[in-house]
Amino acid sequence: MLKMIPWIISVMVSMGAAEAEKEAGIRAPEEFPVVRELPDPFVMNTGERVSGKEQWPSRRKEIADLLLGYEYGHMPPAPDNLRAESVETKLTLEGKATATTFVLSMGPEPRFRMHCGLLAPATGGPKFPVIIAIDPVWQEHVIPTAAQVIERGYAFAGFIYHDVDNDNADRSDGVYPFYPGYDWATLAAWAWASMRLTDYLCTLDSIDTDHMVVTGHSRTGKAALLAGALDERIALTAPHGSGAGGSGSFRIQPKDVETLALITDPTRFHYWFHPRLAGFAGKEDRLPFDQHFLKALVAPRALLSLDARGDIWSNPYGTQQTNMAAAPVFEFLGAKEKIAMFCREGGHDMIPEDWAVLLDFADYLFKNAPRPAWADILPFPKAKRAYSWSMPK
Ligand code: GTR
Repeated sequence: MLKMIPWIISVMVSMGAAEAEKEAGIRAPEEFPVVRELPDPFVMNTGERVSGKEQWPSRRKEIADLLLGYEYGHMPPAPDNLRAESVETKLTLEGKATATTFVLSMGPEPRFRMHCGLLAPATGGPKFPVIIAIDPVWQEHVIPTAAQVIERGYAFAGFIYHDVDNDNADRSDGVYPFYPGYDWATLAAWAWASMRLTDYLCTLDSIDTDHMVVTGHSRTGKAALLAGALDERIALTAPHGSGAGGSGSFRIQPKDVETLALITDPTRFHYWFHPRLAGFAGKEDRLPFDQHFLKALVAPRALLSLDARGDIWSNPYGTQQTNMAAAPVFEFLGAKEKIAMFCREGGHDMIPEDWAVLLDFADYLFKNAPRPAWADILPFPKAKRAYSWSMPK
């Protein structure tokens, strides 16, 4: 804990008056009741239960406030002065794709800059559905994946997420100095940056903005889920191996999974989250949410949770449980078929099989392809649901 103090102070100091106001409703973990099951997302802050669809937008806002207030921190609004600089285009993948690299700049002077890239099929179009990955998709190590995505007729966009936050507790670099006054932590900063790339993609004639996907693996899977949950322009959110603070569950934890205490440990990834989250270590059943609340924000848009059975640490079982507990919200909003999970054999990596599955689900949603059979099969078919409430009738 002592190690975290300079970081906590820097997060708190960077909070402006607006944030302080938002803090007003914040409670200590002990002030929340113990709820052992996955909490009911339909219960509003007043204690009343949502009964009609028209109430969902305000409940959705309450859920987002909870998650930002206790888990991820608050982000700045979209800048109104986003600009692409140093735009360079060349043919790549043996002439099958055009690769455009650019630097997105935004915010007050001096402007924040992040390196981005977009690959698009060289033929077809004129518009392409796009997969946004929190990864530098134009770089050498991503080429085999890029080839797979392009082959299927999708554009592929990404950015250097270390430009935004270098994946450490230092808030004197990355995006933070450009936007003082916000208590966002790393995952929120990466999610925000992916939304800025999305802003830019929406200005391009080559992008089919009705069919945009966001994905990422592991830590960037957590950020992708947060981005897709908040950004209603995203049609399909597909986190992979995202586990604790992503698709997993803080309450439903079989043996050997990453716990809230472990992930927020001062020697590990505490800085990915708002410092308040660490306060719930050992008190997970007092959290006023679990990760199915984040998934519920995606509805009625589509959500595909991708995992691997051997990746126990990322809690695939808990991921199924949060999918099961988010499903009533999808059904309530008339989007029952828009939530699915795929869990292959093997370990912690995003491999060609995962990309194929993601593209198959996207084809089903966007291109009228048949619904993949796996989309209606739960990886742990015998799992009992971890909640007693049900969808409002
Ligand atoms: C693990 C960590 C996970 C996950 C992963 C990664 O060691 O415990 O939460 O994010 O690293 O990003 O590679």
